[in-house]
Amino acid sequence: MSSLTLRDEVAEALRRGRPVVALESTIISHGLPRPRNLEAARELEALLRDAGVTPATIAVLDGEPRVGLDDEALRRIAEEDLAKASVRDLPILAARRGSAATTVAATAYLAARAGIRVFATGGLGGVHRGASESFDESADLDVLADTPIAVVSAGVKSVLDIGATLERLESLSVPVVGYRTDEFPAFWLRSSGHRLDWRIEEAAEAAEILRASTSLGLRAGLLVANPVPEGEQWDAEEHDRVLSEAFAAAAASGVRGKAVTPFLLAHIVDASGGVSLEVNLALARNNVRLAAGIARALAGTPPVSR
Ligand code: PSU
Ligand code: MN
Repeated sequence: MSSLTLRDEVAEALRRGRPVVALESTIISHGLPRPRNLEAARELEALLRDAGVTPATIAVLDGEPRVGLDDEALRRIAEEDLAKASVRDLPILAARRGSAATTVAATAYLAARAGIRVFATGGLGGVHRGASESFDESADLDVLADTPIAVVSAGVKSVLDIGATLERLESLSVPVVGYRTDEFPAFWLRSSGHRLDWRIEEAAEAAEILRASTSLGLRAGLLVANPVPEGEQWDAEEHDRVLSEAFAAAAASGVRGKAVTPFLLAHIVDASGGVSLEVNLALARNNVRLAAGIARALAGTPPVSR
């Protein structure tokens, strides 16, 4: 009932030691508007295939945690009104044969169980602003502390408290490296003003860190912070204006708990006239390309030139 179901091509690639990259489904079901979400889901998979990497989009369908989705399943994620599942929801969904899109936390957990070492997403969840009152901190952070997988992310969304998120990652002993940057990126923007201790220049270095982590007997993952490409980032003033609007709308609507992130994202897409969406897609593609390079390096196949 609740065992992992690997798509054939994913199982085959893992058996042969070929590169595989996991992709999350919450970004499809709750993070991007229809119909661009289905297009994006297909496009990100195609990018991986072009790089010689097997994609494994992850979700729970009819109680089954699925690692690698066929087009019919991708369509369900994009078109049905699915729940958003973190790790704690997995046993309940399995027992009740429910369906849900998986967050970074649940995706990383299932991917690692399947033997996948690299995962590309848009932005990691983190500590929400006002968390000292609300205690709202994404389980993404906690799961990364105990899940040996590299997560490639454009930092965390600037709707979060970025400084507090970095502090929590430190407390949880999750290593963070900037890819060709000294600064932690702020999702739609390249810069957050928060410096990082470590920087890498090549995908292969992330693969080396993962190997070293295993040799050291560490259980934590690795956060690879990959800024949105120059020229594709959002205008900083517009970004600040739209975000304060989104916060006001969230406060007025009284939205709470796991509905907060999807609410803010949807509001921001609307209020930006779709500009934030294009930036979101650009950074997701960029993360997928880097993840492909890391997975190839881990598998001993040379990274594709970027
Ligand atoms: N990044 C995006 N879009 C998203 C998310 C992240 O660009 O939709 C999702 C991820 O699935 C992440 C989740 O795991 O938001 C975090 O939600 P919460 O804050 O409720 O843990
Ligand atoms: Mn939360």
